[in-house]
Amino acid sequence: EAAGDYGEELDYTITGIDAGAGIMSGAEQALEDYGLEDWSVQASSDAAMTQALADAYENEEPIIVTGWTPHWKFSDFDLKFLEDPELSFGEAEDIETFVRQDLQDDEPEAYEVLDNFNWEGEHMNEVMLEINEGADEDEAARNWVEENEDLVSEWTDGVDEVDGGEIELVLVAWDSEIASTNVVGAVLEDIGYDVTLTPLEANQMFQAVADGQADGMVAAWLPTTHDHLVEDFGDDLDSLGVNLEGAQTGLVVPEYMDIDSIEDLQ
Ligand code: PBE
Repeated sequence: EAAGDYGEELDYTITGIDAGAGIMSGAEQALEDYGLEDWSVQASSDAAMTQALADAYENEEPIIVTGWTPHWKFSDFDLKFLEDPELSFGEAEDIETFVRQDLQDDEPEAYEVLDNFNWEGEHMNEVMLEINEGADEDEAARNWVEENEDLVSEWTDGVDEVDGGEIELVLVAWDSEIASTNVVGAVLEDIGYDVTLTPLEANQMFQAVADGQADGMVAAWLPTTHDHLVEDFGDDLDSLGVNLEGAQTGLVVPEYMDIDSIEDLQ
């Protein structure tokens, strides 16, 4: 199949996720950088995107999605990132933790755990896969925490238990962030906090922590995906650095598709 045919077959549509996601701006940037004026990116959600991907995959039909790793879809399907020589999506990303500016004074134990939180893509993937196989988000996170005592004890090392403080973590309902936020929430509960997880749009997630309405988040993708949000809110945030290295965003297609680069869509 010639690459040109994919445009017609797909109605020149890339299957996106929530409009506020950084990867949606990346995809718009790619359309511009590669001169793909005929194409558009359709907003949906992580759940709807993966459902569309699963449906296409089952029938070996073409599909182009805004994709990222860590994400369980790479475990369930044979997928590839389209090469991005113009770097519309930037290079490798890290995931970073930000908290509200007074958290260290107000809740030093929670601050310490959030500061120590650091894991690998493989760990995140284990939690995501269990959720995707039907486990409750909180239960999958708890199971993972139990099975990874050694790593978790590095996050809580020297941290005193607390008697009933409250912590609110904010996230966007991307599968990767559902996994990480539930794991951190479970660890904070284990040292005695009453933890609330609140799903928001990306912009609101940053805003809530900057305003001090929420305590923190572990969901900032940098240096590219959320750079505009850090520009807007970074001055009012306390940055706790990287919690996961080597993430990636881009356009993702099934291996059976006969294209390798975003340029092939021209
Ligand atoms: N993501 C997953 C987010 C960051 C985490 C790549 C979908 C985004 O595009 O904003």
